[in-house]
Amino acid sequence: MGVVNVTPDSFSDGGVNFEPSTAVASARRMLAEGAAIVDVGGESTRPESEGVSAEEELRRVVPVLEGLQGEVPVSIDTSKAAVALRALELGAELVNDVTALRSDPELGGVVAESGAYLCLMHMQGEPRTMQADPHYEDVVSEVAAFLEERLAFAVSEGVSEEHVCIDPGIGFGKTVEHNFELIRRLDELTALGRPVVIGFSRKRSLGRLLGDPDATTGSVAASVGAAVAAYERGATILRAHDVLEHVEALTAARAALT
Ligand code: HH2
Repeated sequence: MGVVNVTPDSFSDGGVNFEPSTAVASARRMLAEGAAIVDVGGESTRPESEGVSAEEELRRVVPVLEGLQGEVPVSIDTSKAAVALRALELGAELVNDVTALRSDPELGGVVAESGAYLCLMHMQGEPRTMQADPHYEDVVSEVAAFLEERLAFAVSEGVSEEHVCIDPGIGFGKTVEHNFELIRRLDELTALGRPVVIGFSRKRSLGRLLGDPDATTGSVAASVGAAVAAYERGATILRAHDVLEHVEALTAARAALT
């Protein structure tokens, strides 16, 4: 899953794809590099971010979706029903909700009605404060229980279980150790029976692991290493900004492992 953030302030690619024509070109390039789907988002959820209105999100993503229609499989990274609805009308196939249907009561119905795919992600707290003091008794069992409950909720809203993928939310209310423990014990999430999405790409935990306590991003090499480890532990979808590097590494890993 390639990442195209149509935002001025995303943590690693803010501003890069803010121009619709640049975002469309990036998405097309990612498809050519081997991405199966491109995740288009109009709101940053980086630590400390404040969020934007549905109108602003639509202003950002609609021109990009119009530019891509029919050419590139698209996932819409949004928590808002109004944005998802418009994106689905413009051909998006998957709704990626980092709040797992907790922020907009209309979103489950919109996804169910459209027959689209849905990604449910775990987050402790909210972006503005989530990295202040993440705390768990056992991060993996708590994330697994949350995702199981959210999966049941999505199904109760009419979303087909076969259309749901789950994501532990790397970096969303988690310390460096929490993030790596989730990868180490990924089998406890794959046991829920749905495809697992991992988005470790460029996240600050990678920079902090490598010795910079104030890092706000991680390197491409560290991202690829984490993605390959997640793949080896059973992840199905790897969300990545640097698609070519991930596709090459994952192709080699798959040849070695299967
Ligand atoms: N991470 C980000 C955004 N959306 N969705 C899923 N399912 N999983 C993730 O790990 C995930 C996500 C944050 O990364 P990015 O989109 O690059 O940054 P920002 O939120 O600052 O736009």
